Amino acid sequence: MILEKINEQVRYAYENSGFYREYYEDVDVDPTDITSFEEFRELPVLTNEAIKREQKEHPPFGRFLCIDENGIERIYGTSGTTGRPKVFGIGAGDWDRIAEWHAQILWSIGLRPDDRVIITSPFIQYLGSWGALQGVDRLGCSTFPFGAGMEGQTEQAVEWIADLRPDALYGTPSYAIYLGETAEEKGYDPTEDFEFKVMFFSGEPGASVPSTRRRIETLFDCTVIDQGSMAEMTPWMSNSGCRHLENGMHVWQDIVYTELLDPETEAFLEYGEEGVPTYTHLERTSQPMIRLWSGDISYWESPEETDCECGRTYPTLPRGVYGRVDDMLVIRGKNVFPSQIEDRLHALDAFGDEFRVVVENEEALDTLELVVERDEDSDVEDDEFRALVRRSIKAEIGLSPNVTVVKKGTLERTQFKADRVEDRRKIPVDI
Ligand code: 8LH
Repeated sequence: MILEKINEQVRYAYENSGFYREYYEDVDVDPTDITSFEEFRELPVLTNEAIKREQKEHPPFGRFLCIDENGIERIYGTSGTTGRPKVFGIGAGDWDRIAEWHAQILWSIGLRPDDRVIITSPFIQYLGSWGALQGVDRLGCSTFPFGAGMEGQTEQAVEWIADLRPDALYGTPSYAIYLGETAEEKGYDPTEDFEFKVMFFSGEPGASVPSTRRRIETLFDCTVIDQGSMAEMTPWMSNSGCRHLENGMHVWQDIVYTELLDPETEAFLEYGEEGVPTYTHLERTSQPMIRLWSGDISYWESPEETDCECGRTYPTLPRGVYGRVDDMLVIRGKNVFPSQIEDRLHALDAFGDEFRVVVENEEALDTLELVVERDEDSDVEDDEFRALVRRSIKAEIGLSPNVTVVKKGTLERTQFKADRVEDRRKIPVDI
C-alpha cells in the first residue's frame, strides 16, 4: 500500500513540478512508474540547499507548488532570523488532511473530544503550533491557543492553567520545565494544582531524553509524548510517541514514508542502525517533499523488535530524534550530542534544570566547559555537585568537562526551542 502511495506521489510531483522534472533528469528509473522500494531509492535526496536555491530562483514557492496559487489555504515559512526563509504553501485539501491525520494521531495518544487542551508554543511562523491547533480542533477538543514568547506570558500561563485545569498541553519540552519551575516559584504544586493527563511535545529533543522526560513526568504527574519531524513535512506528527512506549516515536509510514540513510553515503540503512531520517510525503498535492534529508540523527528499530502493545506495525525511533548532524560536537575526536549531556544532568537530583555548553580551542586543544545550575534546595554543595557532574559526563562521553556551577535561575529560560551550545573554536572542525 505504501509503495502504491509512493508511486502516485512521485508521479504526481514529476508531472506537476518543473523542479522535480529537472531534479530527476538523470535518474535511471522512471519517475512516473516506481515499482519497488529499490527503484524509489534511486531518486536523489532533496537537500535544504536545493529547496533554498529553487525558491530563490523561482520565488516565492519554487516550482514545487504543484497547485494553482489561488488554491493555497495557508502560507508558512521557516522562523529563522538569518538568510532567506523557506516558504511553504499548503493547499486547502492538504490542510484538511493534516487536520485528519493529526486528529487521528492525537486520539492515539489518548486525547478525546471532551478534553481541554492548551497550546503553549509561539503562534509565529512555527508550524508546530499551527499543526497542533489544527489537529486538536479537528478532534473536537476545547482548544486554548495560549501561545508563548511574550514577556510575562509564562507567569500568566500558570494562572490560566490553575483556573482552567486543561487535560493536555502542547509545547516544547524546555518550555514545560520552565512552566513547572515558574508555577513552583509562584507557590503552586503542578502535580496538585494542575490536572494534566498528557503533554505532547515537538520541536527539539527532550521528550525522548530519558531523564528530561522523567523530570517532566514527575513535575506534572502526567504522561509525556514525543512527536515531530520538520515543518516541511507537515503532517509533522507522523513521528509520534504512544502511551505504551517508554520512550521514542513510532514512524507512521503510511502518512509520511521515512527512511534512515547513512550520513555520509546516503545509503539506505536497515533496522538497528543509526542515520539521518529522510522523509517523503505520501498524500501532498501542494509542495510535496520527496526524500527530504532532515539533517537529524536517529536510530530505528523494526516493528517486531518494538512489539508495541498498541499493536501498530510501524518502525520505531526508540530514542527519538536525538540531535542534528550539525549539532554534533566533535571534541578531541569524540562525538558529543548536547542531548547526551542533558540526559546526564537531569539524572542528578541537585540539577537546577538549565545548562550551557561552551567549546573552546586553546592552543589547538579543544576544551569543554559546562555551566550548570545547582538547585539550592538540594543537600549537595557546589564542590560535590561539580565533581558529580564531571564524573557523570566523563562516563557518558569520555571527556572531563570544566564545570562552573551557578545557582538555579541564573541562566536564561526559553519559551521556544532551547539553544544551549556555544562553539567558540577558531578552527571549525569539519564533520
Ligand atoms: C526535533 C523534534 C523532536 C523537531 N525531537 N528534535 O516537529 C514540529 C515541526 C513543526 C518542527 O519543529 O519543525 P521545524 O521548526 O522545521 O524544525 C525541525 C527540526 O526540529 C528537526 O529537523 C529537528 O532537528 C527538530 N525537532 N521535533 C528532536 N521531537
